[in-house]
Amino acid sequence: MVVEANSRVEVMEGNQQQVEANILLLGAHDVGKSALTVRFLTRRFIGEYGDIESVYSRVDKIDGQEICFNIWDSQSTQAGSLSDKRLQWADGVILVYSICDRGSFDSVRQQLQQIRRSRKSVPVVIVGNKRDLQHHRGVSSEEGRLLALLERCGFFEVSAAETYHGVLLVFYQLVDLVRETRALRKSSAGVRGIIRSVSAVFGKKRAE
Ligand SMILES: Nc1nc2c(ncn2[C@@H]2O[C@H](COP(=O)(O)OP(=O)(O)OP(=O)(O)O)[C@@H](O)[C@H]2O)c(=O)[nH]1
Ligand SMILES: [Mg+2]
Repeated sequence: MVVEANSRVEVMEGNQQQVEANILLLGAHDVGKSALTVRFLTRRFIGEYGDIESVYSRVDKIDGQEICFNIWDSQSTQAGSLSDKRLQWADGVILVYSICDRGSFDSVRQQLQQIRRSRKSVPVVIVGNKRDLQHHRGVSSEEGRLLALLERCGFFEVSAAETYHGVLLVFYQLVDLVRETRALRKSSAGVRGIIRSVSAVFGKKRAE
């Protein structure tokens, strides 16, 4: 059976729901967006990734619930050219910079502003990638963490080249935030409904 919920299609098999989460990876050129995507999907680091822009899927069971991750590994975009189509598609965004590339960290700041303009409450996780290249570090962990704190985003420093586990945590935290945001939206819609009903009753009473 297929049901619509919050404009998201959820596939039901018996009592089991499959939740879909559309995850968009953004960031400057060469920061490792494709490396993170491939690591998450295949557990592997293959080194070179070419310039294919694509959406990939993977299904995981988390806390007994099937989650379908749809992952849009985008090509780098210049600030100001972030397409609205991609942002409207996304339930959550992973904003990637390289800890060795200050310019890529500045791009994350700019892209965050753009995201907040068109999708104020979309969950975002900021990722400082290439953590294995400590000797080339140009952005401190504190700077990354502070930006995430100020902008209410998740934050991780990882190395797509070295570990699978850190990359897994990035995607899992984002999907948790996506589920929280949906639950919050549902409950605030419920509260708004109650307020409307109560106002309607009292409005009617006053009119009588
Ligand atoms: N040392 C190291 N190299 C990495 C890491 N992640 C990616 N790379 C390398 O960085 C380069 C760029 O990685 P990609 O994943 O293609 O970067 P991208 O952000 O997808 O780049 P575009 O698609 O061109 O925007 C490749 O040579 C990768 O092998 C990492 O964690 N550590
Ligand atoms: Mg790429």
